[in-house]
Amino acid sequence: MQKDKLVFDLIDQELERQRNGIELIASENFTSLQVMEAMGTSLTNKYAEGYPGKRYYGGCEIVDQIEQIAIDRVKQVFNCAYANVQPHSGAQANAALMMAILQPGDKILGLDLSMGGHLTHGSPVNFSGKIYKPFFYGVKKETGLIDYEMLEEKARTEKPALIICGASAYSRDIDYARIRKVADEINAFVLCDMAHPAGLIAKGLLSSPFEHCHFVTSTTHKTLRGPRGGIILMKTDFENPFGLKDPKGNIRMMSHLLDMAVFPGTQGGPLEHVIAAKAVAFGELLTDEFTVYITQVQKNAQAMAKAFMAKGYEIISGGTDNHLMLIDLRNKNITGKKAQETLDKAHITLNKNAVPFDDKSPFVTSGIRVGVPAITTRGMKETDMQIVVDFIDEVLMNIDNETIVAKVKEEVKTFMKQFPLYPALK
Ligand code: DSN
Repeated sequence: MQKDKLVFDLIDQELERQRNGIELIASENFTSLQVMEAMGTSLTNKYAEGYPGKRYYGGCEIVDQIEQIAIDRVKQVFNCAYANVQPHSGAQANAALMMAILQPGDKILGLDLSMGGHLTHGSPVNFSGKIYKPFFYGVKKETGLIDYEMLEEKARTEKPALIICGASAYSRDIDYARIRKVADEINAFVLCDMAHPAGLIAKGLLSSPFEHCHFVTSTTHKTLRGPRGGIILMKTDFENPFGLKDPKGNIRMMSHLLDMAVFPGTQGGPLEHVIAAKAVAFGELLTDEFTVYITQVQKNAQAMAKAFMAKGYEIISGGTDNHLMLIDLRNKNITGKKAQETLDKAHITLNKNAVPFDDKSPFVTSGIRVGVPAITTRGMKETDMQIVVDFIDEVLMNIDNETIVAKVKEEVKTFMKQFPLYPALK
């Protein structure tokens, strides 16, 4: 077979794009080379429906070992009793989790998408809002912080079967104990979707959801710096409250319901090449090198927020505890859409984002979300954050001046040469 020049040329172009630009999408990162290498292997050829030691196909003796390593390592990282590493994504992890514990029509309570939540936490355009009956809490207008009183009030009034915490555009820590307290009052489960800050939680830089939430889901490709994928975790396994028994009449544990909900409930064959890459990434998470990295992520985010605020930018909640910040551009009279599109031209990549109580549509928005995991992987430190903010500010303050935008693009390209990406690749 001839090499597919068309596709491989585009892959080369994407690598160049990543090398030349400043990547500020809060949900993106650059995996290590060995994580990428694990993905591009013969494991992609293998069917392995089932779980290690209990598969529906022959020839699984090698992938069994790989999947078990991934499970053991992620359990060690988060000090938890149960892990399922098969979800193809965070959305799949949440779909399986809800399938395991909810019936169609059950009520769920999550953070509103327009206040920093996530599609799979009950949005009407997502399975979670179509199959289940969603209710939402928000953030407080004055502070930008989660409105726990509103959460408690909705919980007590609606009595959802599941309360979801976790967010995709929220820069502060979460009071999991408070959420669990009201959940216990109404007999609800608590899920933390820690996809965004998982790497900081892994190293104790943010509060841990594990003590207080029955279930924790995550993606593996954001601050965990692994391949694209999902996981489901539990600190402790427990007897399922639905009365399901095995053929001998023993109560099935919650871990069994979760495994069944992933396969065969919502997925077929696991992606063992991705699971191998997850195993490698979880191994990296256990190292001191990762601790140094993720500590730098938090320092960089704080330095960046400070630099933005010094230039008069309005950060929702006035700062950040984690890896990202949400900037309200209304005082600069710029929409999120225009900011994203113009910054793209200068090879600065981020996403427009609704801010709490936004008066603009989700296609336009009043804000941008800025995250530092990827640029920290490139090797940037606090002093570099000022330079990045200066680039962004120069573009935004000259948003219709193509000459200046083109000049910043060249400066960005030169600046990024100091931070090589995958030098071993051509
Ligand atoms: N799309 C992800 C993000 O950007 O936060 C969430 O799934």
